[in-house]
Amino acid sequence: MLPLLLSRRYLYSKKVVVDQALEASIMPVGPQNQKICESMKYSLMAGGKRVRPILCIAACEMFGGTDEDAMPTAVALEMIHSMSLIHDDLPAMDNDDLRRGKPTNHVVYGEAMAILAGDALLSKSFEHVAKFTKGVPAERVVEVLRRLGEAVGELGLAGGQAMDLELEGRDDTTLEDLRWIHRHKTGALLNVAVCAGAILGGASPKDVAAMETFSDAIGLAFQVADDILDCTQTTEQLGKTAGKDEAVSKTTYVKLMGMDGARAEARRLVDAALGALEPYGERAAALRALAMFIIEREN
Ligand code: GRG
Repeated sequence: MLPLLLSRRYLYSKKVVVDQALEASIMPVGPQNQKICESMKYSLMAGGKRVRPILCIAACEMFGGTDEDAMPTAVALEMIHSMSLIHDDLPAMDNDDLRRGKPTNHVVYGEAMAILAGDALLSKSFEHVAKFTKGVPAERVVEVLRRLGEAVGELGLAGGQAMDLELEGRDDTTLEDLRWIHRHKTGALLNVAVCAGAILGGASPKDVAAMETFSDAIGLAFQVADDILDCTQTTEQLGKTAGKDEAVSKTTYVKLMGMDGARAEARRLVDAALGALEPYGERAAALRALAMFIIEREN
């Protein structure tokens, strides 16, 4: 119990420093770029849990790095995550008016500005890593940039989202399709968060492979937990029948496996993630706490 409590305190303390770094990461030069900076910051500072930056810092520290070594990449990860949420909410994608209980970026700033704010966040994320990572060997930074690029492109967020759009409305989506979508749409950024942190901290290729196993499992667990939350929360909010109807209108783990099956899948994935951390003992306490948080979270 005590290590878990200490780990939770660790996670909270990291969220505070990440929030400070994010706040300082975007500054307008004057009235000329005031509006786009405001739009970028609106989404960046809108109350995210900061799971990806904290994973990156925890993995870096686990392999002997410091949070200063990881912070530019941690900030970049949240910029990329924010960009993906802004674009995901656009009328051409999910057409959502609310995100984290607040009006979405395009509702507040208009569609054109929201697209530009997303583009600028994506571009700035790479600039931020290259400009502010200090005291880490250059080849590690280049490898981090390569992995970030892959995680955003056709083998990452964009590829996962594209397949999701292609399969929309079809009722023959398989578990394998669903896993492909989530491994890319959600898992790719969680994967690079952990592996980039490990690389910056000086992990060996064998350690990075263990972190790949860990992050692949938590990436899928994250989405299974999301589907379970969506189903239980809609059910609670809208009444049992309406909630269930809404939850089954898109293909989810709950739809393909049933609620009990999805819960068992989340447990199995977290066990796989924890198994990959076993050789690291107490050094992995923060990553272990994050894995538990991912399936136990309430939003
Ligand atoms: C423009 C290159 C480019 C890519 C964008 C729109 C898109 C392509 C991809 C969609 C990616 C997406 C929205 C995936 C869902 C990820 C997810 C599970 C979000 C929720 O993450 P949390 O729970 O959110 O960490 P908070 O609110 O805590 O930040």
